[in-house]
Amino acid sequence: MFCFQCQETAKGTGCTIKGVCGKEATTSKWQDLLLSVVRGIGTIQHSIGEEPTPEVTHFLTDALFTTITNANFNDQDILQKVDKGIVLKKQLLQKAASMNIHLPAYQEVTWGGEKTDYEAEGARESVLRHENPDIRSLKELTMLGLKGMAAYYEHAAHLGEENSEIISFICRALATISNPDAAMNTLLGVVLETGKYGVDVMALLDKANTQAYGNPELTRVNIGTGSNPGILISGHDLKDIEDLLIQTEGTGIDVYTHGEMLPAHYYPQLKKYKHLVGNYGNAWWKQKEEFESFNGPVVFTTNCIVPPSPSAGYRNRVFTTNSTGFPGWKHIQAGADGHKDFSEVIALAKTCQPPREIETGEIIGGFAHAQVFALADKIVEAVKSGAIRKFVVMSGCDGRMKSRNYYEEFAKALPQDVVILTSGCAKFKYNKLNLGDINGIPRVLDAGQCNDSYSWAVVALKLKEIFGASDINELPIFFNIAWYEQKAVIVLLALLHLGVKNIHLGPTLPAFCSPAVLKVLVDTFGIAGNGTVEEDIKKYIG
Ligand code: SF4
Ligand code: SF3
Repeated sequence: MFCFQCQETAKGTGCTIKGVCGKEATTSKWQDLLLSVVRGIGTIQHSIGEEPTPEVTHFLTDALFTTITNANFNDQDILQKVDKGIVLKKQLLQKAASMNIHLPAYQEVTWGGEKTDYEAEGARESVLRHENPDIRSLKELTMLGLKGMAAYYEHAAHLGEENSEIISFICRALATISNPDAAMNTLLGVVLETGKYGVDVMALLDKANTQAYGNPELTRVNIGTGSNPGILISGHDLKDIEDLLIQTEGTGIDVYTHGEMLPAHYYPQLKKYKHLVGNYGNAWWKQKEEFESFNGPVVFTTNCIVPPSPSAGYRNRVFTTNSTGFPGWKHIQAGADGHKDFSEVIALAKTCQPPREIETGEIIGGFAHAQVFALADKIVEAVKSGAIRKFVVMSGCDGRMKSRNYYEEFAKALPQDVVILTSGCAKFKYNKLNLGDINGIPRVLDAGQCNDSYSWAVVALKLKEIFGASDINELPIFFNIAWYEQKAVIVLLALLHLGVKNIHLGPTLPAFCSPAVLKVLVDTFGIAGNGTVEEDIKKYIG
């Protein structure tokens, strides 16, 4: 196997025997095979040139999402998606033939899809299929951005918001990276364009979430527990938590969020449910301990899954939905109306003990763009008076590497007149530190999930207007982004598209960027890696 798509990749270069995340070599091979089918379908669809059908859209987004880090560890599930993709590809081939369309003779297009050849095709289509490290790097950077884009698209689509231009771009980008002769410049162009559509998909999801559930608002979230049995829901899909809240109402079961589901509490149409009692625990990587002490069922709506140890007491009470999967765990499919039936989860919860309290108190959040704009006068005044000297965007992911303590230390070491703007699970490194406020404005403003990094781009553009700056980079905002998986890749590409320069990316730089590709990112956009906390505070905050 070879996989270098996440920040925790082995030795900072690539996982070759088994993933640090727990992914087995066979799973990696089937994911490579699935991605080759995805590239084939994207290429054929692009050649056909018509608007992608709902079937193609759903297949592409689901398959791309399935291969995101910590989303799906179930080989049978991945192989079923391969089978489904091959049927779809054959239909598209027929359609192209009936339209006399000449298709490019790429391996992904010409491969016949024979079951006996799955293994060999998975091996042929690995990440290492390109010898040139720079070509490989640009193609993978695009592919990883598309994975993040697909994930956000899927959530928006669940809420009825779609945009066929985004899917047509995904197909065009897949066609470009399938071309074995694609030139460096063409590939660099498609990487940057991925950022443009990254902005579009985050805007689409923002619209979907806020139309369905209202604008996030300043909210205090309980981190203690009640006395009823509970269901813990994790991941990013808000429609799933709404379904669960509706179905658990009046049952005596409480609902708790975990990890990236914490921001559900900020939405008026979700926080109105009294039995949404709090957030339990921290970011994804602490789930082994936290799921044990939670005592009740756990529902994954997206990544990040950590494979349980064989003796884990919670292993028989975990459920997956959407593109996630784990061998032996029950998977809940959406019904024909798009809703999920959580009755089995609820029945199980009734037989469980209430959660064991692991902490008490509250955390504060809900500072997406509308709430920040509501406070705009106060914020602008604080900047003008010098009470706020600088903003640091610390959005992104959390993870288990010790080097991520940098973010906690950085947050603690920031001068009192600096405000942290955050989103994504990165916040769990500092959202319980009680860093205080500046004239009533909390020093940690949490916009929401990783996709809500979009809010910080909207806020930055608004501040640019208010302060009459000619460039977003003239504002007193420093971007110190923590990345782990591929949603952070699309967020990064989107920020680059919006013209944000000098982004600090850590805790380590991506292994999928070859030295030459990294040099382009450094020279063009000023991207830099982490120094020590002291060095970085001195250099970027002053
Ligand atoms: Fe390794 Fe990350 Fe790939 Fe898992 S997702 S196999 S940890 S690079
Ligand atoms: Fe976290 Fe997986 Fe990335 Fe949505 S849940 S930010 S790591």
